[in-house]
Amino acid sequence: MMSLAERVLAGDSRAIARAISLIENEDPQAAALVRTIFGKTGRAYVIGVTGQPGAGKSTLVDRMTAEIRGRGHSVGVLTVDPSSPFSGGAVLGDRLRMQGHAADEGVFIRSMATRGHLGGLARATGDAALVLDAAGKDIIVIETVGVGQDEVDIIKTADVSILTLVPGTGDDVQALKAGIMEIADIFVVNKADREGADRLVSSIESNLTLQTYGPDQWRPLILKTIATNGTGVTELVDAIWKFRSHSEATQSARRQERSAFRLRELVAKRFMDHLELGVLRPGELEAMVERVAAREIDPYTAADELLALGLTRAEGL
Ligand SMILES: Nc1nc2c(ncn2[C@@H]2O[C@H](COP(=O)(O)OP(=O)(O)OP(=O)(O)O)[C@@H](O)[C@H]2O)c(=O)[nH]1
Ligand SMILES: [Mg+2]
Repeated sequence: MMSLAERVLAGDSRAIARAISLIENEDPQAAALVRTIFGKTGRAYVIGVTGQPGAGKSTLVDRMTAEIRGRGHSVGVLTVDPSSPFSGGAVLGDRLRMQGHAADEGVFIRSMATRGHLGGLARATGDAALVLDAAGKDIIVIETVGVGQDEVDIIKTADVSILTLVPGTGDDVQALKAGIMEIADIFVVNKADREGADRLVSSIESNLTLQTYGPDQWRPLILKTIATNGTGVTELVDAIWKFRSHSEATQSARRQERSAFRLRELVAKRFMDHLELGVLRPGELEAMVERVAAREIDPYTAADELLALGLTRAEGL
């Protein structure tokens, strides 16, 4: 019988789905699986799509998937919603919208849920992308809702970042957090059939003029789309391809940054797990939390004390 890893590597959709479930559940088998397949990853190109709820991301991703399939590449789609764990409604909606690809073996679509661990979703998404990569998907699209830190962390795992904005929704550029403006390689003004699309394009444009770009540096592109009828989608995929060839030289640096981020994050999580499960006695962490909440101790001193406890008790092993 073939192992789960072997079936993933063979591109078996049911095995991919099973592997992603293990990752979501933080099952110990998931870490073992990632260890086994990791050497076979690094081939896929990862596209990150983010934007406010309802911006039309899923509709756009659906159209992009069709366009990319038409160019002969296989596609894996991960839909992530950090704000609503196990959001059955959104999942169902996405399934319905994406059902046009249901019969296509070259497309795998999956919504990711979280059990609400800090940073857990970014890690789970990164691991799920590795599974799709190992399974031979050429292009991986990660859709994430919102423009906060979680989304920035998730989008950081992408090779190209697309920020979707919508005219007339108070989506004005000033209101956007600097962090998310800075990570966008391509801006998409979706729902361009609505009034104010050109105004939004100009305001993004004038925001870009505040930055200086070196001669070899990528200057973010701004595109208009109407996802519902596919207008502008070919141009969007062209822009992604253009970014990809432009950034070939810098891509390894970006991937290095991504590896560093994942490693730090994993060590921090492992260390915290070790402290909580292996070093601290039951109730000790909670007691410290209460002292911080009661202002008896500041969080820095509390963290130092917990770390010191971890070290002294580890020495005693
Ligand atoms: N008028 C217009 N409506 C659009 C366009 N693109 C998407 N919509 C509609 O906007 C609504 C939300 O679309 P979704 O694709 O679900 O948006 P989303 O960003 O994935 O939403 P969440 O994942 O829930 O954040 C749907 O009713 C779409 O039909 C567009 O270009 N023009
Ligand atoms: Mg969506």
